[in-house]
Amino acid sequence: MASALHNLSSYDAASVPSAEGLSFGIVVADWNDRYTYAMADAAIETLKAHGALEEDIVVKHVPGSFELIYGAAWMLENVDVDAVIAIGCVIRGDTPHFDYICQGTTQGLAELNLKAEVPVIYGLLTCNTPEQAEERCGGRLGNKGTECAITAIKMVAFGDE
Ligand code: RBF
Repeated sequence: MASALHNLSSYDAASVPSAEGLSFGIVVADWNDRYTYAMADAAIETLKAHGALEEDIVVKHVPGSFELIYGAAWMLENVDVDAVIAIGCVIRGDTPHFDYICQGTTQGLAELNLKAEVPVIYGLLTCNTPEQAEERCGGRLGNKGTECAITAIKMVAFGDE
């Protein structure tokens, strides 16, 4: 699946279980929406390409990546989903805020993933520059939204065999 460039978006479709009959929650941060929306679109397209129905994909928006924790927890609590995908993009600025948001969001999503009965997929881009985000949202390094969708489908099937 991985290439030398770590572009995991090129994958062998036959190695991915079917997403038919599955439902997914996608929580998208509106900060850096140029990137997060591109990831969300790719995630939705990929889920559908593997058999999920549009009406079984629930998308909710939150203001920033830090709110992904609440958004994902809300999704787990209120929507009957087989997996939740959290999508955000943090880009380093002049202050240490970047580190706090990345660390807090990562920690929060990791804790949810441990506690939840369905998988929580980590789709947080943590970039030093907008160019790095661009490369990962449909650019040179693929689209991390696609990879989140594949990961979600695989994790739903985890333990099936
Ligand atoms: N949210 C993001 O998703 N990406 C960012 O790059 C980002 N940068 C921020 C920088 C600063 C200085 C602040 C105050 C907030 C930033 N946020 C960012 C928003 C953050 O995730 C959250 O929405 C707010 O802190 C409100 O809880």
